[in-house]
Amino acid sequence: MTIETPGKTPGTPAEGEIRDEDLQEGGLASDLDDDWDDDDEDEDDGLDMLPPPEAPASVPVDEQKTGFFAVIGAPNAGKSTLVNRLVGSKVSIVSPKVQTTRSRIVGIAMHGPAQLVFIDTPGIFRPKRRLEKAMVQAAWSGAGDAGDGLLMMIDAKRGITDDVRLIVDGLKAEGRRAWAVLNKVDLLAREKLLPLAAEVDGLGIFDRIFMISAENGSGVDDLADALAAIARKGPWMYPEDQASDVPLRFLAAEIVREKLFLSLHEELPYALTVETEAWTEKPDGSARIDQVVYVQRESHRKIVLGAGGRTIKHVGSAARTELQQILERRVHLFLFVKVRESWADDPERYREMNLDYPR
Ligand SMILES: Nc1nc2c(ncn2[C@@H]2O[C@H](COP(=O)(O)OP(=O)(O)OP(=O)(O)O)[C@@H](O)[C@H]2O)c(=O)[nH]1
Ligand SMILES: [Mg+2]
Repeated sequence: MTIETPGKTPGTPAEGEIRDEDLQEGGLASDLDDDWDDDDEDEDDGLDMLPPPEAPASVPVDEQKTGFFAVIGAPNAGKSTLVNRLVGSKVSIVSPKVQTTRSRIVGIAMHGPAQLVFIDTPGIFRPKRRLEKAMVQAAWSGAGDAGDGLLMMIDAKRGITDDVRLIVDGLKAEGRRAWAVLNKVDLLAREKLLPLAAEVDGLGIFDRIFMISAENGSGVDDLADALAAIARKGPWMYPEDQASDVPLRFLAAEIVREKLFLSLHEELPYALTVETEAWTEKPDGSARIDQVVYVQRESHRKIVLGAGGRTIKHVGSAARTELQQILERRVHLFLFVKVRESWADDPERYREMNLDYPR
């Protein structure tokens, strides 16, 4: 076993500027735009992909390398934070709540001559509800598709929890090995790290153990170097200007779901789903995005809207600001909150979430 401790700590990138929006009062739907006009629109499907922050220098094909890695772990370990940091842009949403990621999301990182393809996965735990089963199934299937290695992320602050043991047992049953990535080391005193690493090593399936902070970047470059070193010689699998495999219309719905996760509490974030219904390109270069937030009860709808529509307006405003930064153009975001009691048992909703429907 090798234990890698973090070296230098790169700075956190500057936060994007948040503009105050002049919001209108709205009821059921939240139209967050003030000067929306409806002519000359072009229907578009929003199926374009997200480009990386800057195009990497081109590398001759015979020097190119590719690696496919899955990032698995218990809910909230920091998997999506790590994938975003490796990619250099936000491809997967993040929140302080468990079970934020619901489906597998591919993030593509360029690292010197290597294209590192990461499968971000939902957290693995003991699922009860149908949606939870679909999420955990997607996580294991993501783990199965990692041709070049498996990164098992462990929240160093929480240590070896029941969920961690559950995952380790699952890997052992399949005779699989992995690299352990102890995350959130910024929250832990240094002297507690080595005993934890020894304990993790004792689980018996890890070839290497890394210690990182996905949040502040500490140790992440060393991890990327190590992954690039084991990537296979061979041409890149994705165009070098592609950061993810998720269509923009899916990412747009995820961004809204993230803001809902941040604004709502208790069971509510788990009782809703967001879908992009329409994506329209405007001649002035802006995009109109229409989305539906499905909730399960009228009482939930009231909470999502908030008094005088305040909650949905806040969510829409935060989502629009971020979408404008990502898309680098003006966005008109229309959110509709609909009650659909049984959306979590509707196969069509699972297709929209890019999940298999568990019977
Ligand atoms: N202090 C600290 N917080 C972190 C670190 N990495 C992630 N977090 C926080 O941990 C929380 C969960 O991060 P996510 O990236 O959403 O975790 P995840 O493993 O993708 O979670 P699920 O998708 O729910 O399984 C967020 O609040 C992150 O900001 C870290 O290195 N240090
Ligand atoms: Mg996640």
